[in-house]
Amino acid sequence: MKRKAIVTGITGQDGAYLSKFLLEKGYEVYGVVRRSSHFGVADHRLRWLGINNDINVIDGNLSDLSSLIRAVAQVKPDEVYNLAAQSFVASSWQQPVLTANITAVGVANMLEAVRIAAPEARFYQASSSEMFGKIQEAAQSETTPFYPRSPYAVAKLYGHWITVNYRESFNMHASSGILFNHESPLRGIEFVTRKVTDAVARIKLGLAMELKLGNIDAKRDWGHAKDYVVAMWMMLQQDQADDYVIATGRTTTVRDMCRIAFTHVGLTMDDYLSIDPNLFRPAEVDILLGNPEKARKTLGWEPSTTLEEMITEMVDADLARLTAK
Ligand code: F7E
Repeated sequence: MKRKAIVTGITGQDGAYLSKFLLEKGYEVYGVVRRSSHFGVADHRLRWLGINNDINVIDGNLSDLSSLIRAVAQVKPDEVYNLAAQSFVASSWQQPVLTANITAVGVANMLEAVRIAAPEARFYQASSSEMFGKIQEAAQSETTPFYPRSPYAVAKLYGHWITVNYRESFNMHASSGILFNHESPLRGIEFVTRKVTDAVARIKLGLAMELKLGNIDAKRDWGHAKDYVVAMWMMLQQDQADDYVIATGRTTTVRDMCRIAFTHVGLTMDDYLSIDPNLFRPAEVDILLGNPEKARKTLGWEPSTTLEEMITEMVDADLARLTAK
């Protein structure tokens, strides 16, 4: 019998990479997808990876509990990966209530659906390093206190604790992965790495003249999404459910990440980069640096891609994409 997995957020970066990984492992993969007249656009990542025809799509929405119960009852999955969210931090100040409904309460809905319709299924919650916010320890681990700095981070914190609570209350196999920033050529254009690599490719090809950024002093611990989805799966293969920080253990400023991209195509960053105060956030997370020791020891997980390798891969992918157009 093939193992079955439900993935919410399957049209996003992580959903696409995780689905490819699970298909290669022989799983049947079901994606809960919110109805939209734009699905032909929304599934572009699945098409990019060549797996769009291998996914079973189920209509459903994290804010509609009945649709989730039906999905779980229909599939009877072995594993459920809850990756869906309003995930762009900057938007969470514009849409705080929607962010709470999907990114926080949506987790409770998904957990309820699993508890009601497939209580033996293993559950993965996509928690976030944003929960550390105003950091309380130089290198953040599973025991570092949280201090969220955005409506997004506040919502993720609820999702994290409700997952822990369902594990402790109902003995569910529910794990939470506290993932630090992870990127790839499939990253949405609104996030800073992809905004940079797309702009650098455009400038190189003569399609753009400048790149505007906000706070380039912010520091992030950036890894590759392809590596990080493997950690999600590893968590669900453990006998005991638990929480894990997934990170590289290296932090870099937005400025230096940007310089890597410009240097790769032989351009000087300072000739093109300008600062737009409108892109600063109402409250910033100045620095994040993860300590992935527990994941290394318990799961045997290690990142395999350096920041330089990832950024150059992203610039090359954007150059290829723009040239093909
Ligand atoms: O910003 C600064 C910005 O939007 C990174 C999400 O996946 O990772 C992501 O959250 C930093 C921030 O990601 C621009 O102020 C400067 O300090 O790429 P980002 P994020 O907010 O760290 C975590 C782990 C998640 O869970 C989230 O879902 O870059 N920055 N100038 C800029 N950021 C953007 N987007 N655009 C700029 O022009």
